[in-house]
Amino acid sequence: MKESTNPKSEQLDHSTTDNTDQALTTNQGLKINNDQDSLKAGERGPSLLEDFILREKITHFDHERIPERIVHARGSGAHGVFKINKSLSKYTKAKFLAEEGKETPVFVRFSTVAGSAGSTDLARDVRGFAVKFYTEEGNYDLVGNNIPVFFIQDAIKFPDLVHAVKPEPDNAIPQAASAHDTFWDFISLMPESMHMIMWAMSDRAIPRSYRMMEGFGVHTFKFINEGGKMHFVKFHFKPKLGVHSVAWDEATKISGKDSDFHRRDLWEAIENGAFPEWDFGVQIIPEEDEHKFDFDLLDPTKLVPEEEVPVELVGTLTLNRNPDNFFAETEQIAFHPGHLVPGIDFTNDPLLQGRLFSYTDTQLSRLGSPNFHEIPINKSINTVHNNQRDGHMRQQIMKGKVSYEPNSMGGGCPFQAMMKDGGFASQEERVDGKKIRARSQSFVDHYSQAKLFYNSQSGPEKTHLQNALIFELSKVTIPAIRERVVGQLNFINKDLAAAVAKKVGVHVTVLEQPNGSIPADADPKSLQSPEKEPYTKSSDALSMKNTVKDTIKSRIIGFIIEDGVHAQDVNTLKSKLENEGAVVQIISGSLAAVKADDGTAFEPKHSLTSTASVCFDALYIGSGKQSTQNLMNEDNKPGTLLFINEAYKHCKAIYFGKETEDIYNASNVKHKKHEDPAIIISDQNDSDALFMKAVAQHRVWELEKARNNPA
Ligand code: HDE
Repeated sequence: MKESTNPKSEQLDHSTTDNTDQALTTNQGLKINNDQDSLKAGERGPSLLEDFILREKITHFDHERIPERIVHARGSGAHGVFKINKSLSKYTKAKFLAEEGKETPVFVRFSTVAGSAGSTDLARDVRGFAVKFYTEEGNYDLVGNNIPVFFIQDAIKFPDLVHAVKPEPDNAIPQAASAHDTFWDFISLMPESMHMIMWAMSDRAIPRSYRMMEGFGVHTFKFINEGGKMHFVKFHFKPKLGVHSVAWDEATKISGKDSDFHRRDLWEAIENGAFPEWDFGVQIIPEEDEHKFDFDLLDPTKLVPEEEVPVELVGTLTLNRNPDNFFAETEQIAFHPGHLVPGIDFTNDPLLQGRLFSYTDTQLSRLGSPNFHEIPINKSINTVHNNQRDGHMRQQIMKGKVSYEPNSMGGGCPFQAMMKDGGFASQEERVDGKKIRARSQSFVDHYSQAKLFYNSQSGPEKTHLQNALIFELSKVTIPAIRERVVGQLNFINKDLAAAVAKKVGVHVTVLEQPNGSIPADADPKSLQSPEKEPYTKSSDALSMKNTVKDTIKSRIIGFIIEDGVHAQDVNTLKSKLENEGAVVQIISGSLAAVKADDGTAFEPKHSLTSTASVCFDALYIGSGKQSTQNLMNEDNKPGTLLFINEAYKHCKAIYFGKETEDIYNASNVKHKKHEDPAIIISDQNDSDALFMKAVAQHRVWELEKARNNPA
């Protein structure tokens, strides 16, 4: 294991215990001399109630579980460091953002939303992207997602949304899936969700890796500088490895072959020293520009297009240390959008406002005590001083008699900090209005940005989105729900609606006016339909086609080889790939060492039956007649061909080494030279380099149709 390069992330006192050279003890520190047998009355007699060692052990075990998160239950986390490369002091007084070069320890937790803690990583779902910054001014939590908008505009709809997507209450089916009646019933009646639906049905919802996802703060927040001036801000994390996804067919297969795929990927990348990195960026909007946009900045179903306000990259987030203990750290970490530091504040986004209540409330039931901030992973790095006392499992031992304020007996301590000394004060905002239970007129356009997203997708991305909708709606048993969703799609794109309608066996119903949460007095002109007003805007930043494609760092390349393989070819390619940071894993007919032509032994990590091509980014089929013969013998042939055919179907790079023609010819690979840039044959000039270039491209989705042979 490589050492973490940054000591900052280890600065936190997370009280680890090392058992090396230690005797087993009870929780009271008593050394145990027999942990194999309980205390009995005679050799074959009943156990004795006085066996306090047995009772302590079993009681602790009985209480080992805590309630899983009501949403985002399935997740994985890591420690790291955040570095600010370009000071934001012009906009914010938050020290961790204002002092150029400053490094702040972080813990990041990624998650799916709908599934239980044990569900598959590869569900079609939004991913949580929650960052806890342990700043010297207190903890700051940026609790975001990998999609920049949300399904609903008001917190009061959140329990409904979550109830609709979770397993249906009568039979608890399906797990970690939105493809069922109640979710789409709710969506069909919530036009405000259509923008997010476009994202959730796109490949963004089936990432290749947590390390290859963007992160967004979603809501608009406020920055406050030393002079008290306010700017609106949107937060972004952009992965240095690019934004990449898998195919839906692949996702379903990975769920079976390795349901911990994303968890393992994050863990192994960090163990191998391939520390995941993101650029941190901000979109800054001056206060006076608040109403300059054709949407409301407070509406969480809208993004600020990068063409209108560029993302300024100002920092780097690096994950460099795996947790020591999943439960103590990843499970017990408690995020809250209300964990703020001076220089950052909330807006009146009604979704964000509701979240400010929810997160403390949920920790009380999940972690069981108002003292959850004392759990090591939740502790701020500056010592807590206040007059809060007692409660379940209190750790801090406060000295003295004084636990109130004002006081004279404690010398007035702890005292209120002046703003100039880092005391937090909310931004003074004029609020003036009637008390109403209503939605703002400025929140009423639910389709323009859904169209913006759809228009911005490449051909293959549009096809994937369409197929996702077809898959999901095909699982909906009530035709009226399918029809209502198609009616909503028709407001976004008529061709999309027609294509989905055809496959899910309904007609496109032209809805007169979207129903749901539209104010009764809404201006009908703002409810655009494609016929009335064609919407042609698009944004390059919204397509994964335009992402980073120049690195093979941390990509997993499967080498399929058998006895007799040309050792030299294997070693040359392996070292070229590893020099560029890729990971080579040997796959063979069995786990026995592969004897190469020169006597070298290669240790396989997998056999053809223990894994599948969906767990790899690209394949190399080892050179050599003998190896080819062995891979094509009766025993190995089905596995070898399935591997190659699936990789081909999923548009991956495949490199055929020398003398592998028999495998190539028996496979589904159809390739005329230079037509498919991801099929590399060893007789091509500089074939190793061509292969590496193809791996960096991630996939040739444009050739999906041509390649889409049954696997
Ligand atoms: Fe959350 N959300 N949420 N959420 N959320 C939780 O807090 C909630 C929302 C997000 O890795 C819960 O500790 C409400 C938007 C992430 O531990 C809970 C509303 C966004 C995580 C909760 C929202 C998020 C959570 C469950 C609507 C993206 C996982 C357990 C008003 C900006 C954090 C917990 C982790 C977790 C409530 C909407 C992101 C119940 C009421 C929008 C990444 O408090």
